[in-house]
Amino acid sequence: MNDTNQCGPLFVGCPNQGDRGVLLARINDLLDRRWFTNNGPLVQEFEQRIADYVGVRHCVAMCNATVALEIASHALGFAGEVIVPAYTFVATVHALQWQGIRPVFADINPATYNIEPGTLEKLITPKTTGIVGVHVWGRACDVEAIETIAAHHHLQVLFDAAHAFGCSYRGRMVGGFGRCEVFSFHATKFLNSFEGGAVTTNDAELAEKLRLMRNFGFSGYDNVIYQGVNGKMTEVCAAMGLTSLEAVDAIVATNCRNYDCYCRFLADIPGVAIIAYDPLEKNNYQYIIVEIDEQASGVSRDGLVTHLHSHGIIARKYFWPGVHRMEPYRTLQPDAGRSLPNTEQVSARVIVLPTGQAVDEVSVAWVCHVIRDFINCGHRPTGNRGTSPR
Ligand code: T4K
Repeated sequence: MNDTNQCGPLFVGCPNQGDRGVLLARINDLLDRRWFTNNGPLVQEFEQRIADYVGVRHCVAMCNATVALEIASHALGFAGEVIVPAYTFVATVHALQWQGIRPVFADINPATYNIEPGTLEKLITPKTTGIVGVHVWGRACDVEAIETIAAHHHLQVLFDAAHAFGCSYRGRMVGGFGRCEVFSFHATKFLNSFEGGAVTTNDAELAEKLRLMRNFGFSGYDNVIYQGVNGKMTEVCAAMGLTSLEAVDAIVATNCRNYDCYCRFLADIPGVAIIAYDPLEKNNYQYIIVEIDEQASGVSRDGLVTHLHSHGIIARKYFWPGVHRMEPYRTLQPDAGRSLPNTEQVSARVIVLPTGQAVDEVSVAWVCHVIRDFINCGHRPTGNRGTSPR
């Protein structure tokens, strides 16, 4: 393989896109209609189609998942303490802290990266009002165990499904679990609406409350019945979301192809393990996650990431160093790490590699070649680009 990257820069999170012509036609229409936001026809169509896809009764589109998490937490009456993993994007926890709710960090299962239900009971106090589970990388939480514990203690459950659009748990699509679930449609996500999010639920009363709260709490002209914010999705974002939704089958196929290529090309590199997706469940394969065993590979995770960056491969270390080690949590809860050994270990080992429509088999081969060469030789890659790295 050639020493230089001829694939161009490769970014984790480079957006997937649907049909550009269809998107531009939708944007033309909305410009002609002169209805740009505030529950317009494209937002309503997007909500209906997301609800149908997920198999849930209600979908309330929002401007992003962070605001959706805040609104959902508020609508559920979260207060006092809420249990949440620290191995997540900081937005999950900020959404609670922003409302004066104390996040109580639960450790994860190192095999799934999801909240470990076995840790929950001992974290529950008289102040606990809820549990937020995160379906990390689209692999669903142990929903049943979490819901059982929550029901026993009269707690509400919210799932952060930011990564999990198009994924399933025991054959049922993510979106209908807990009291509600929150999707992200950010540019970097499997399905994107530029920026966007949604809360899905089967609870009609909750859905109505969410709808009003995302629009300042207005219930008809001049009548505010809840404390609300501006959480509305715009028409142009819904246009992008609808167009992306029409492309999800093609995007999954591309992601699967890339995932298979990574599995093949990384298979015999010592100390590099790619996470598995359960073939019996649906997944969007949006994330290529590898764990680096520093002893077995002989290299440091951080050294490898720096090396990848120097070759134009913008790999990421999500979710290092863990939310508990970010502000304000590290100041408020300086000892949290002591009870989060799996979070600490996993966040120190993970690398996220580029995939999605911007990545092809040649790019995957290049990324794997750079990794292999760094581990095997500890020096810059050599060889001809375009040939198999194995
Ligand atoms: N819950 C969970 C579990 C989440 O992972 C997230 C978001 C949320 C909640 C909140 O959802 P939103 O409120 O965003 O809807 C990025 C995304 O901004 C964020 O949505 C995502 N998770 C998180 C995991 O990744 P950053 O701070 O790492 O973004 P940034 O600017 O470093 O970009 C990420 C990568 O994507 C880079 O390699 C560049 C590439 N990129 C990005 C954009 C926006 C592109 O190539 N093109 C683009 O247009 O957070």
